[in-house]
Amino acid sequence: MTEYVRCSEEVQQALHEGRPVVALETTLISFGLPYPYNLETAMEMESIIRREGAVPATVGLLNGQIKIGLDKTEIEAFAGGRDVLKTSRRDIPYVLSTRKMGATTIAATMIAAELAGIPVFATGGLGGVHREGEVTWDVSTDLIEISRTKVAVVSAGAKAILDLTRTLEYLETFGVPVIGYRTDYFASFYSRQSGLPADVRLDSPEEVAAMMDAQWRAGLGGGLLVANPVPEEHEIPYEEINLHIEQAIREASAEGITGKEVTPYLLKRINELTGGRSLATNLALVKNNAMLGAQLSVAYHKLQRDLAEGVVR
Ligand code: PSU
Ligand code: MN
Repeated sequence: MTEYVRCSEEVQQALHEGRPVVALETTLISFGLPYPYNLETAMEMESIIRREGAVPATVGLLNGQIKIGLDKTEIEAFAGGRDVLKTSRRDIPYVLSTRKMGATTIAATMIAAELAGIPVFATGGLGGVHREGEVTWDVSTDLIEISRTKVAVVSAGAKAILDLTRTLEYLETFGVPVIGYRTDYFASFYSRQSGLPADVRLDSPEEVAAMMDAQWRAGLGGGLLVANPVPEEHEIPYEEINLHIEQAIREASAEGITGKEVTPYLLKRINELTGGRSLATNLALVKNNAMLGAQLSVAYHKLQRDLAEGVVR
């Protein structure tokens, strides 16, 4: 690793000893959830991961470095959100060279995870092709990153604010496996269903770990999307949330919101329009993903150990 990338002692040691680690992002904390829920949730995701037997590695840019494994004080600074820049792939060089604080998106967190050799990353919902993306060309760089970076991303599918049909087409074109976890369908963030089929269905962390191993040891590289539906008791039916999404999108376009501001604007506005209900769903799904991410990381490490010891082949 270079002077621009640094792991915390704990993460470094876990990686060195071959223990399971799960990467976490900071855009979710700084731009996806309001204070203080963002801080509480960030800390809770870390404890869920520890409880499941893995080490959490929250990623952010600080003091001219990509730090993998933020401590509590650093996470608090990201949750406070002051002077923090939303940092995706193209923003990394600027944020590093100016030594500003950068909250990593899914794309940027994948880059960090791959650099450190962390195979699993748990988050909320993948970015994708925005509605009317065929006109605006607003397509999240998350899609490009997941096609080329060697990390399994556990998310609740892609955000329902997107054009999910085109998002899935894009993932197919760029060769990204989309795994429905315990479902035949692609999860749509606030809802378990999108009406669209997942590429494949798998029902246990061990099966997903086996697929990661096959993809990477066969030399294919690239990422996998593990679409983990929000727990039933927390879901908002698609028809219901969609009315609010449509209103938020109309308002964003009337206000001239573009580029990287779009996603944070929509998430915030949808939360206002649902009277906080979408926030509760968002909190539930990210914790659910932290849990599966940890289980997956544990299963993948066990498989690697068994392979090394010749227990399986
Ligand atoms: N999922 C959430 N909340 C978020 C995001 C995902 O529950 O805030 C963030 C992720 O960091 C993702 C980003 O990478 O939104 C996508 O932004 P854009 O559409 O501008 O690429
Ligand atoms: Mn965008």
